[in-house]
Amino acid sequence: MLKDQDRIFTNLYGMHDRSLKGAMARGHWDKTADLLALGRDGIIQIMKDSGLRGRGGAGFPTGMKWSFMPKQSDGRPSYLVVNADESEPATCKDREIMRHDPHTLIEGCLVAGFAMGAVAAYIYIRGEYIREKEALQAAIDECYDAGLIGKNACKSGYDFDVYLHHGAGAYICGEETALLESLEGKKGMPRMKPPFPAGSGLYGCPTTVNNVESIAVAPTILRRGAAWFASFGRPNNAGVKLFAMSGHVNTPCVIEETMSIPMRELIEKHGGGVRGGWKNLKAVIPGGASCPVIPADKCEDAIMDYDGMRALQSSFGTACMIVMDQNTDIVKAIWRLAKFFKHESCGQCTPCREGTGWMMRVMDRLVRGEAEVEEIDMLLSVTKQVEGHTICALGDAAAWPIQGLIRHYREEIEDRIKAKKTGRMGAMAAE
Ligand code: L3W
Ligand code: SF4
Repeated sequence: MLKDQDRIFTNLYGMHDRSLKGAMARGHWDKTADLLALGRDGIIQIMKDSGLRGRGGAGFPTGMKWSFMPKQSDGRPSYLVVNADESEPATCKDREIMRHDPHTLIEGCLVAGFAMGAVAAYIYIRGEYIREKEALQAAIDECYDAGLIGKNACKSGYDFDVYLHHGAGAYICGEETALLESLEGKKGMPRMKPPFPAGSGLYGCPTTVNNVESIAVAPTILRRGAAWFASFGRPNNAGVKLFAMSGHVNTPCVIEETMSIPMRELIEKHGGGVRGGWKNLKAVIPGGASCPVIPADKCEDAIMDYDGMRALQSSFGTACMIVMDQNTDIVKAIWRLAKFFKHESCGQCTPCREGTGWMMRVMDRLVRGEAEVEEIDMLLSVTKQVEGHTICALGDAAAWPIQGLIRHYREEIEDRIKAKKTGRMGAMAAE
């Protein structure tokens, strides 16, 4: 279990003094100019050595991403964009940072922006995050007043602005290129990649888009060193991380822990255990709605990191788990996600626009037990036609939960169809 002195987001744990004074008392903004004095290459090397991987879901190495930004300006400004559009179902970890520890994010923007030669950071915050927006804006204002950002930030000679942009509630704007479109004042529709944002991002300029947590941990990594951060977790899965638990646990929470912690330990130590005890567990969705469900027998030894989740044909995602006990109607739970993705598809590419509708309509019938057993394979084949054939990852995100359902709970779907045919099905899934 992570020791208190190794936590980065100490203010999450009941202290709640999010002012600049409180942040400084916890060691943030301490000689930040010395961190900038490490130089662009020095900072990027430390980030690479730390093993930090993007905390938004894809796990792309953060230091490597920063290194893609041009070293020499061709006349275009460079930008840092922080993805604070946290909209993945069950994911609420960045909200905690912005609500209770906003200065970690702003200081992170300064060091990350400096490392990539950016003139400004744009923080794109989810439309529903009103309190978080207020907390962040108050912290940004404090930083300008104290000379920590703006002209000659922290007396380093470097000029750096931070802007907060409030989204309007579209899930797709959490996809990095849709976010950039939205920030430019257009409809939030994903762009084709390549070009990646580092080559052509905001207003066609070099841009790095990073998750809130990835940026907020950077100053502490620079202060304590790459080796400190890399000492947690296992190779390829380094560091400390915010995890969340919701659903059928006794105490839903957001908690900072070491990477590679066993899932059971996480749930029992921090989530107060599964409602009704571990034996009552049915399944876990490990890191956001797009991650395929993991059945209880595989959760016992599951390791919460990128490789651990991949080994179970799922993904680590945002590490915000949905825990489901034996009472859960798993077909209905995945049907609800299918409805969500259908609703959130931006509609610009055919496999996603049509495929999410197809998947939802078949799931509609499966949940009522009205489909034929052969349709299970037909549904699986639709998911394969969507997966990997779309402009952005929303198509994959819609396909994967259904694939997980069929992989692990085919029998339960078939029983439901049989029950309906024989008139044994109750009101449970009829609505
Ligand atoms: C330059 C290359 N840059 C990749 C960059 C790319 C991006 C990052 C990762 O999806 C996933 C999705 C959700 N040159 C590059 C390059 N990059 N190759 O690296 O890229 P990618 O395409 O692997 O992923 P993505 O499009 O960022 C994110 C999953 O996360 N997810 C989402 C959770 C949602 C939230 C939220 O609400 N906050 O996090 C959960 O699992 O399904 O698969 O920056 O530009 N050659
Ligand atoms: Fe839009 Fe879906 Fe295509 Fe993404 S995959 S661009 S959400 S239609």
